[in-house]
Amino acid sequence: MNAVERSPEIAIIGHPNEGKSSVLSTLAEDDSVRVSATPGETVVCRTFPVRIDGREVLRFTDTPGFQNPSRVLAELRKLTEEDGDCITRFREKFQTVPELHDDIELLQPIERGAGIIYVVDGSRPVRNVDRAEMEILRLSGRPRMAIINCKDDRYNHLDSWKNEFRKTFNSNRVFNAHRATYAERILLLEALKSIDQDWHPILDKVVVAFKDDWASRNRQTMHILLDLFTDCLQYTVSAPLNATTDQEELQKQLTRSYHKTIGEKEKKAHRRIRGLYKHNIFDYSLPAHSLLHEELFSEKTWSVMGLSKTQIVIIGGLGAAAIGAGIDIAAGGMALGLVTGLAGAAGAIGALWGGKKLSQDGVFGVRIGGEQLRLGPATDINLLFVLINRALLYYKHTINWAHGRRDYENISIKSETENHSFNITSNWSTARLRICSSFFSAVTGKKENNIGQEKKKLGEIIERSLAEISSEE
Ligand SMILES: Nc1nc2c(ncn2[C@@H]2O[C@H](COP(=O)(O)OP(=O)(O)OP(=O)(O)O)[C@@H](O)[C@H]2O)c(=O)[nH]1
Ligand SMILES: [Mg+2]
Repeated sequence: MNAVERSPEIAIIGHPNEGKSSVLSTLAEDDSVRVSATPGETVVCRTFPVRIDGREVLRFTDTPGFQNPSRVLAELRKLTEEDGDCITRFREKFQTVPELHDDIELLQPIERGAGIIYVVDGSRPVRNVDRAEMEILRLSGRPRMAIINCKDDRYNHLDSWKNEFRKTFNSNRVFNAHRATYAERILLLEALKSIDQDWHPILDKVVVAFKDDWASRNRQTMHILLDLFTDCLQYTVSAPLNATTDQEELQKQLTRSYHKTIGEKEKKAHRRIRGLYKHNIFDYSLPAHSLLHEELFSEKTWSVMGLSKTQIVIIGGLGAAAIGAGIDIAAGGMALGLVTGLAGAAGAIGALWGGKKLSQDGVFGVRIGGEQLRLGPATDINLLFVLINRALLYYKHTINWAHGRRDYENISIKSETENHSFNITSNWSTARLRICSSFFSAVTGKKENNIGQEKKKLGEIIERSLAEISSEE
């Protein structure tokens, strides 16, 4: 690639320890960027290309922090009176001065024409060294914007920073390296367009490429989820029965095995989704109180992530899918996960949990030819809703875990109760519920519906839901 064809370069510049590397890591979705609480972590410039479908669309360059901004500014001012680019002349004049090493290093990308994102920690007041840094960047003449990355929740200096920025930058934004969502990353890229007219067309393309790439990841997520739902709902486990079999014990074993297998299928799907959003190195943690720490088949999971009472009535009215012992969700029966998840009729509760003999018609499991006991395919549509809600909640945490975030403690996290995100389907329309119900009937073989068509319809809802979650700021 020659210089003309190269993707635009944006250098992330600022004072040591303000969060430059963290901002870059979040923007470039790269968790290999070195971030540390000790100032001076970054000592050499490092460029991180952003590739979409193997094509480099943008490059972000991480730089060391300014060490001697006042001295650099004084020298640059003198050099501006001479011919040529003051940054180049500064490097030529001072490249052998050891104490100016970091300052010369950080100016390198500017010298080769990079645009600038200047990062400050907005939770502290503006100082004179900051003014010197901003003036250096102004003298460089490069397109530039400022980012306020508040390292803690104090925003009381925001106005004074913004006033300061208006003097020197074409644009400024608040952007939190630890909490920025996908939507905020796109907004930042959109804002970058305004730093220079010449950059407008190329950054327009970059934003389109980012959006397309995101839509394609969402589509892949949707396919992973459709496969997961189909696989789980159709899953069966069986064991041979003979005259000496302790049926109750066997049922318990089958149930454990069923729960374990479905749980593993879900974990595997979630891990694949995590990979799509490029959390490759650091295993991000779910919030301590996340409902996703609950077992898939726990009573709590089913009561908060299954169908609401109103939805049970609606789905019942549609007459298409079995809700099994859904009523028991309200009663909070112990048998919830097992019976509602695996069996169809309320009769199964007595048969299984009352310690009585398994009923002959096999509502919990099915006697096959009198020789086998079988669990599955699922007979309760709640299993589908629990899987959907857990997947959407997992997705929400995944996309909102900024790549620049490394410290896993003391982070305030938006509660799952916000936007009711632990049960996203609770707001779904009857039309959506009808699609879920038809999908359920088709994959579990209760109706002769065309599975391909039902999958397509459910896929559309899931994809729309993922896009809705992505657009939340
Ligand atoms: N809470 C919080 N901490 C942050 C945020 N951004 C950065 N930090 C922390 O601040 C410290 C410095 O972050 P870096 O990204 O390494 O800062 P830098 O500007 O690249 O630092 P140098 O390379 O040393 O100049 C790290 O401990 C980060 O985790 C933020 O938005 N919120
Ligand atoms: Mg750094």
